[in-house]
Amino acid sequence: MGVSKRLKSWMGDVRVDDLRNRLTDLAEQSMDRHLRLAVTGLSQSGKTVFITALVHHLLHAHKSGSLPFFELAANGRVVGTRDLSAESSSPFPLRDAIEGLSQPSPHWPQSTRGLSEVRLAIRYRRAPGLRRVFGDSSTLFLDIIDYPGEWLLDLPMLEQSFEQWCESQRQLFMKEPRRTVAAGWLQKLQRIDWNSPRDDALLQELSREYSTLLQILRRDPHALSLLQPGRCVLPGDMEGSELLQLFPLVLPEPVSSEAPEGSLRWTLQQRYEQYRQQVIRPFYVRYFSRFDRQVVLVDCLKTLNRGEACFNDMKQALSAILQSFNYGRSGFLRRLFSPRIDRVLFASTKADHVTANQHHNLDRFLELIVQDAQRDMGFEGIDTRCMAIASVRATQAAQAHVDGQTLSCLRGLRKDTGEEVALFPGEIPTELPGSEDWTQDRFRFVDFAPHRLPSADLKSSHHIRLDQLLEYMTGDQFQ
Ligand SMILES: Nc1nc2c(ncn2[C@@H]2O[C@H](COP(=O)(O)OP(=O)(O)OP(=O)(O)O)[C@@H](O)[C@H]2O)c(=O)[nH]1
Ligand SMILES: [Mg+2]
Repeated sequence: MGVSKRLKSWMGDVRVDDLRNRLTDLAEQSMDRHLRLAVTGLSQSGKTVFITALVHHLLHAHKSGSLPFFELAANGRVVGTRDLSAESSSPFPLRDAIEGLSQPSPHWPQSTRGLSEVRLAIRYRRAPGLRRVFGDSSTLFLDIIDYPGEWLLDLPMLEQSFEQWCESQRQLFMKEPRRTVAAGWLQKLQRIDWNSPRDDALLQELSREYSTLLQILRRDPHALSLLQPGRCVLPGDMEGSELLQLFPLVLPEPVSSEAPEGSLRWTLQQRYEQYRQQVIRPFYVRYFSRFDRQVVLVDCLKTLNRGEACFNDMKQALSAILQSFNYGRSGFLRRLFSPRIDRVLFASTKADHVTANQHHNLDRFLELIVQDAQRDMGFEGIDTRCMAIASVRATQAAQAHVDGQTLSCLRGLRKDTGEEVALFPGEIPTELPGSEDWTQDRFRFVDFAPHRLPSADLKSSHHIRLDQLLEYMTGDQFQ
């Protein structure tokens, strides 16, 4: 609420003897801060679990002691946190997710498909030195926005013509597994005369088949990430929209830009332009330009499990996504808005899938994956860090004695069978794997079912480093 609005609402019944107090309150509130923290990552990277756990711990931060490295909470300065998400037009499914995780037999939340947000008001006592000048307490309004990383994958399309986009897709579809999975669709495209007049039924059929293809490539066993257009993969509120009847013209030879007006090819060119102007651009103007800080979640373990093609594809997708933070290279973004994001945290999720002595390797491994983007962001003045985290810890440390040696192990319930297991999950490589390193079954990190996250009495053992992440992302805001 703006200061003038607050002032108006307080003009009603002002008694002289408390005028001074009210003015102090007003001065305090006018200094309330607002932080928009965006959270993204490719599908199943752990966004929903992360936001749920983070908010749950914050809502209990005034009494729980579960965030020892989040200084505000550790120093007992949190007065209370209120959930104001009902004010949002697309509220995050917080209650369902917390309920699911806090049941006697807890379960992970459902997959989510669009943009949603949590709005919190964190009331806190100021640091002692500031109290005399600014008053005792203040409020940080924290918006946490969850959006699919797949939408950021579209950014490069803003700087590509339709022909350039088709060419980049042609390069991708020449390689496995895309080549085999898409063989039938690619042959169909070849048989069509693209200079013939527009045929909406045909374009609709081909775009439907293309969307199905994207879904197949996205699922196991391929689990690819670099799939465009992002909204054809995750339409969000655009489900069924005509704007999504779009696909690249992938032919044996590069396509030329000259298309007879009214032809099939010309129609696709027009749709591509509409998609850029009416889908990609508005996302950056309406949402992205208003983010202050960004968390990018990456599930390194899943992609290691699935092998070379999946891992390399994820790396390529991530670097396309991270172009969105490279304002210098993307002249488009600078023309649209003045850059605001000043801090980006890359979090390697599900760190509870490996033993504690591997957490450092997991930090380092993610650093290797994003090192080029980190360097570019540093140049832009954006502060970055990599951190391995677990939002909801699903395993316990255990030890096994084999041939006189003590091995660090994990104990937990397998996500697929529910069976209790104790296992040695393996090590995180200290270098990016080269082609020779992808021996069969080298990486077999297991997915676990969640431990119950209690609805009160939260402990630091319920997560790994959520408090350090909070400190890094918000600590400087509580003055
Ligand atoms: N052990 C463990 N598993 C996790 C953790 N966070 C997420 N997972 C696993 O990852 C899966 C996906 O987590 P979500 O939070 O739903 O991921 P998402 O990025 O929101 O996924 P989409 O909404 O489908 O894009 C969960 O079902 C869990 O199996 C964690 O902290 N620890
Ligand atoms: Mg989700």
